[in-house]
Amino acid sequence: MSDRPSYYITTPIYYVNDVPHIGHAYTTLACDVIARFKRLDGFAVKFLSGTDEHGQKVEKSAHLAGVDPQSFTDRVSENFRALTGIMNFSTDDFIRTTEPRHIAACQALWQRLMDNGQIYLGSYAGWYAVRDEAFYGGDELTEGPDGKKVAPSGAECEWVHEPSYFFRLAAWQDRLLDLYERYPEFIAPPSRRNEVISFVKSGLTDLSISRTTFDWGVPVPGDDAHVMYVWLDALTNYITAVGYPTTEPGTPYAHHWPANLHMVGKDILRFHAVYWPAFLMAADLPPPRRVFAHGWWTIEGQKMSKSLGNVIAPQDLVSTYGRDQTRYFLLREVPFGNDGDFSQRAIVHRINGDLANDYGNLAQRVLSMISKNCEGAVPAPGPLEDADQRLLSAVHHLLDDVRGHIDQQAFHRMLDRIWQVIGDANRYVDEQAPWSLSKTDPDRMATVLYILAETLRHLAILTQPIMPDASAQLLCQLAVAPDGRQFKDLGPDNALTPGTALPAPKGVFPRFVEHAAVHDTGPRG
Ligand code: ME8
Repeated sequence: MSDRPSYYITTPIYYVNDVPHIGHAYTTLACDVIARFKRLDGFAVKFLSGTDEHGQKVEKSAHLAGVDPQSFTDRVSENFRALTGIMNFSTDDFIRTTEPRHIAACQALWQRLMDNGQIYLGSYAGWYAVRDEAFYGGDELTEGPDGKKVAPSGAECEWVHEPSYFFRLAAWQDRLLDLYERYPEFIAPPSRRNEVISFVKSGLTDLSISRTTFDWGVPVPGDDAHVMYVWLDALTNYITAVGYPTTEPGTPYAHHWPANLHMVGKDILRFHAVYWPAFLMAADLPPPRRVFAHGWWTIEGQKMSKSLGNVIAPQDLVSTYGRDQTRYFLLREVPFGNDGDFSQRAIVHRINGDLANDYGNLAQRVLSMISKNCEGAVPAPGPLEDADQRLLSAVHHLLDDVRGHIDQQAFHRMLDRIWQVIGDANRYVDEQAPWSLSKTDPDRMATVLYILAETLRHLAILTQPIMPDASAQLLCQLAVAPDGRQFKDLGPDNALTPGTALPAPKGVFPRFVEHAAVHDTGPRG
């Protein structure tokens, strides 16, 4: 086991009835950026994603596709695994809930809850929405145009009456409120935390945690007539992946649990911030440290849906705009936590503005001036002036600020902060005008270009989590060795060595030219 501190981060496990779209890519991307950041910052990271394969919803989709649920999930799960390559995700483990390791973990957790007196047998009569795999109280429902009952999420509900095991959720109300109180960072952002607190304060009822009317699920230990409720099964994935029920010192569980962060969409916060910590505490296991619920993407102002035909596949964005560009846009455009709207105009604006004009142009100007005027090698700096010290100091302080923003999952702030320094550096180029210095004062020009090259080195190291490919290209162009790209290499101790030969510069952020778009129909119209 590594002696570095652990950082364990998870995505939701996605239902395999859907094809992956930008909503799914967004959640995993946010986790990927944090995972990459924490690895560069010296942590032993475990980054988990996967697929949620049991339950009535997946079983129905398999029947519609005319195949048995296992073959269906084997096939469709691969679409989610493929996202890893498409989006350049650095996932360490991809869990499928149909794996034997997971079934064993679910049954062990169930047994523990049973032994602790947290489960009893009863019968459930109430409303169930298969789309959400969730139970609803009658007072939460409205009537649809066809007279059917509809949940607040828009999902159609059906009346269910069957024998069921229950989890004693109501008994956990006070201890949940105490958890939220003692660990104010447990639920983020704060507006969502308040929603959860009012929900729990309004009173919890015991939760039905087994079903008998279908069998695509984990069998309840000792009672084959029941399969576990898919959310109990699904949430357990987070401990399966660290080896539960093996929990002794020295095991992956002991190293990584409790997870540092469960990243989820706002639609599934209740399951993660209410049910999951209650299950864990009831099994004498510690709850995760934090659950962050991010917002929802719409497309050109509309909800993404198959019937509207506006579902955006990550593959299409990547092939149209580029992988790093897509990654940058998704995390820059919308304050993380808020809802956001995808529009072609907005992504093109970001690519041509922030990436091509600001970051790309800075890199291109500096690297090509060094190539032309310094014989293609890192120039040797002379005495530093105030302006040089100011820029260097801003650059040396970036990591602390950026780390603070990442720890709050404030990607937009992190990028804003980095772009402030890019702006400072571009202004410094304009003020110092190294192109004139090449004739009047070559020594001063060498100093200015050196400061700029060091600035670029810092920027490229810090943008690796967001834009791994482009940052690596920039670091290669600065001849920074792959083992010199960690955050410990930031600062003056590992500064560029004058005289190091640099490869020929090459632009890394091309402008997006409209006719290059491969999709001129479809979602963006
Ligand atoms: O809920 N905008 O799986 P799921 C942003 N299996 N994010 C979106 C989105 C959108 N328009 N659409 C989906 C499940 N998402 C359960 C989870 S975890 C133990 C079990 C993202 O396939 C967002 O993260 O319906 C949301 O929470 C998740 O996909 C839902 O994925």
